[in-house]
Order: sequence, then structure tokens, then C-alpha cells
Amino acid sequence: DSQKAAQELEVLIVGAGFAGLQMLHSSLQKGRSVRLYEAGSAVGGTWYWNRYPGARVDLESLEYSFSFSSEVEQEWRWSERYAAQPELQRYAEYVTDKFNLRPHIRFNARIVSAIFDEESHRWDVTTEAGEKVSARFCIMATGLLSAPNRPYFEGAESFRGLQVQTGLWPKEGVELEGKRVCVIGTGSSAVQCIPEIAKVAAHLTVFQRTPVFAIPARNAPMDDDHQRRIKADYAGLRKVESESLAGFVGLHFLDKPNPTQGAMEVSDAERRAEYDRRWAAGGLSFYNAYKDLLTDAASNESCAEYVRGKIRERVRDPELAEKLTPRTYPILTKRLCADTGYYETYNRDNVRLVDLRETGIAGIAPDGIRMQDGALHRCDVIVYATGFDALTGALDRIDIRGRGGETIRQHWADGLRTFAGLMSSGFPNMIYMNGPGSPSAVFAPIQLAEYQAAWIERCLDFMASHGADCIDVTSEAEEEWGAHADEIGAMTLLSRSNTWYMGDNIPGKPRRVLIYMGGFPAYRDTCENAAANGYQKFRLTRTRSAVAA
Ligand code: NA7
Repeated sequence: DSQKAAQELEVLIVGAGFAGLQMLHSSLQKGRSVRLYEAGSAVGGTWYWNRYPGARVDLESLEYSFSFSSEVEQEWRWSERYAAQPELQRYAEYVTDKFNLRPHIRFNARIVSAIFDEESHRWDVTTEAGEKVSARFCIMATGLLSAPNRPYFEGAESFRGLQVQTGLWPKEGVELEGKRVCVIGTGSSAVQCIPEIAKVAAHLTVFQRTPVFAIPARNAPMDDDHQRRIKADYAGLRKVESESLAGFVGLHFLDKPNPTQGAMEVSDAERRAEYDRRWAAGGLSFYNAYKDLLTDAASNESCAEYVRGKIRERVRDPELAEKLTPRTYPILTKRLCADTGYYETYNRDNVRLVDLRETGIAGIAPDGIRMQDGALHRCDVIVYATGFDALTGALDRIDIRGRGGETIRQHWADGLRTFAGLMSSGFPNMIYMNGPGSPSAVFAPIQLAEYQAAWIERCLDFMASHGADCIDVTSEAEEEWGAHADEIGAMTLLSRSNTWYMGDNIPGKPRRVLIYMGGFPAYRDTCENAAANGYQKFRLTRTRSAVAA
């Protein structure tokens, strides 16, 4: 019947962030029957949920933007070097409307389960509200940092004030003016919101477990001439990006997209000058300063020491500066933060740092945060800037069951298993975008999603023209990729620090490198090779009924 037909899709996409929107657009262009399900009430993904004060992208907007449409590239005008959350959400809305995507999106529709039917080769998908839909393919554009992590502290429910999470910031009702605010965490989100909160709050207390390295973002209003110059040869910029390891190069460093030298191969003076240049340019360009910053301990230390020196210059009280200075892990192994006045904020009279290495949080009392040493930090608002169950969380919080009823949680119980962060063996016709095991977290995520969307379209076309309705990656390919990704990961210093890259921030999560560290060009080669010779790393089949027909 017609109602049933309406619920039978070829492609179901989960998530209306930049990846999902891109996928929806390309599927529609292909004329597929497609629908996108989004948990929130609007598009934007990360930029819909993370509306805390100071939320802003930390890759330059001219780079962190869609490249699939030159019309979009030319039409859209960025107002700042790094767009803030509202502008990024407007951009997502603009693209949605420009390509008339809205009618194909179900909002306020969180997917809670997806069960693979081995007879029909289709996924039976259910939303939180109980809507059921059947889809041949499930494209999981669920985000790499979208499942918020909120640690539980005893007594939290007794708190009389307001408790908010940066990654689930309410649209309204968070009053910070004149309030006593406590922020837990000092990652990228905290580094962005702390200076903003300090400006308006009566008092701010920051609870730090591990200090971070932050580099000034040097955000500024967009220079129109600069924007015009980039737009004059956007294709040129995108080409340089796609050949770079990280997918973004920083617009000050277009002449040097991939470093060729190790940090210790140059003289002290030359190295210092290079770091000075990166410091002055601001932001995440330090990743690209030398080729071995993430693989060689001495090179890494030269960079860490440079940034530590800057922290000492930025914080007036030397004792406080020391507490804010990371010493126990290599720089860049925890995501580098791009800041706007972060360290200087601690020079303010209304800001105080609580070092959790000295005394831990015992619990939450009705009027504040109680410490193990008995101290009570009274406050009206508690902000949890405590991060995400990164990469896997958005997927394994959904009840996903593949062949033989195996859940994705079971599949990953001893550590992540995917092929190229695209698919997991035994979960046919389900493809991840910016998934765990891909370079997502260390690559420009929009560009990665664009590549993956194109890869998926080609795959679906191939299947259609070869009469296949089921694609599964072989367990050998999954195994081989996992071993390769581990090997590449082990060549880096990543395992020397506790981070969400390794799954360390979530209690009980198995430790395994969750991102591919071999760079985008090698990643793309792997995906192309897997698809070669009739999708040699996959098993393509068709249902019995399809065979009979
Ligand atoms: P992050 O970078 O994971 O930061 C979370 C912060 O919260 C970090 O400082 C954690 O300390 C701290 N944290 C987490 N749990 C606790 C508990 N239980 N007690 C005290 N402190 C805690 O998340 P963000 O949202 O800031 O950034 C995520 C990414 O978004 C970022 O990397 C960019 O890519 C954009 P820890 O370091 O674990 O000791």
C-alpha cells in the first residue's frame, strides 16, 4: 500500500550536520528515494547543539566550508576568519534551502534502533517516537563529537542552580550575567567559553584535571580582499587541501601545505622563527610546522617548550602559570586548542582555577561543588565542558544489529573494528561518514564527508548496475585495516596521552586508536583500492527474491 511504500526508502541518512546534508544533496541529485532523520529541530549538527558562549570553528571558515558547489563557494560571504556558531548554523540553513533539502528531512526524529533483516537485505529503523521505516542503505552521518559525555558526581540531582553541558546548550534560559559559575573541564569547548563567561559572570571557578596547550586563534573580521582572492581560485585552494595530510593548510601557509623537514633538522634559530611565524598566524597551523612533531619525541618537545614559554608570558602569577602548563603529555596528542584570551582570563580578579590534581571533586551539594578536602565552591550555574563519547558514541548509543543479531557494541567490545571507518563487517549496507577509524578527527571533516559521499554514490551505482542489493566488507579487510591503522597509530606519540582519540575519556571504553593517522591521500588510496576490481574488499550479493526475479 501507499503508506508502506512511503516508508520504504533506498537511502536513509542519519544526521543533518554538514556530512548528512551533503549526502542528502548528492542522493537527491541521483534521483534516489532518500530521507534524512535528525534528532534536533534544525540543521547544523555540531553547530546546532554547541551554542555555548564563544562557540566557534577553529579551522578557517574559507577552508571549513563545502566545496561541492562553486555557486555556494562564491555566494556565501564569511564575516570572520573563524565563523561563530550562529553564522555556521545560518550557513547550514542556507545550503539546505538553496538545494531544497528541507522537504526530505524529518526533524525531532532521533533514530534509536536499526536492525538488519538478512532475508530482505534491508534495515528496519525506528525513531524515538516509534516511527518505523525500512531502508536499503543506512548512511550514518551521526557526527564524530556528538554524543555528549557528562560525568556523574554524587549529589548532582540535589543542586539547586542550573546545570548545563556545552554540547547540549539550551536555546534559551541560561543566564550567566552576575552569576557565580563553575566550569568543569579545560578542553577546546572550555577554552572557548571560559573567557566569555568570565566577562559577564560575577565569579568563575574553573575545575581543571589536565591542562591544555592553546594557541591564540587570532580571529578577526574577514578581510574582503583576502576573501575575494581566495574565491578567485577556490579550486586551487581545494586542490592544495586535498593533497595535504590534514586537509586544511591554514591560509597563511599555502606555500607549504605539507612540511618536508623534521623539527630537529633545522637550526635552533630557524626553528624558533618558524614557531614564531605559526604563533603570529594563530590557530592550528602548529600541526603542520614540521613533519615529525607527532612522531619524534625531541621534535615534539621543542614545540611543547615553545608554547609553555608563551603560557608563562600570558599568565601574570607564575604559580598559576605553572598549574596551567601541560607537562605530562606530548603537545598535539591531545587536540590543540585555538583560544581567544584563554590564559589571560586567569589574570582577572573574578576567575579562579581549581587544580583537580591537588584535590578531587567529592560531589555536588545543593549550593555548589564539594571537594575531597572539604572545600565548597558555591555557585549558581555548573557548566560541564566535559567532552564527548567521541567517534563511536553516536553510533553505539543506537541499538544497531547486523547479521546474526550482533550489536555494534558487541562488535566493538574489544576495540574498534571498521574498514577505513566506512563499514563494519557483518553490518551490510550501513556506511559511516566521518566515522571512527577514518581520519575524521585529524582531517577537515567537511572535505572528508564530501569524498565519502562521492564514494558512496559510486558504490550504490555500481551495485545497481550489477544487480546487487547487499554490500558487506569482508572480515579480512576489516582485520587488515585495523592492524594497519594500529601500526600507523603506534608510529605516533598518540598513545602517550589520555584522550578521546584513544577512547580514554570514557570509563570502560576499550583503548584503541580511533582515528587513521596516515593522512588523507593514503586514506583515499585505500578507499579507491578497496573499490577496485569490482569492490574487491567487499562481498556483494543479492536477495533470493531478487535472484528469482
Ligand atoms: P574534551 O577535549 O574531551 O575536553 C573535556 C574536558 O573535560 C577535559 O579537560 C577533561 O579532562 C575534562 N573532564 C572530562 N571528564 C571529567 C571529569 N569527570 N572530571 C573532571 N574533568 C573532566 O572536549 P571538548 O568538548 O572541550 O572538545 C572536544 C573537541 O571538540 C575538541 O577536541 C575539538 O576537536 C572540538 P581530561 O583532559 O580528560 O583530564
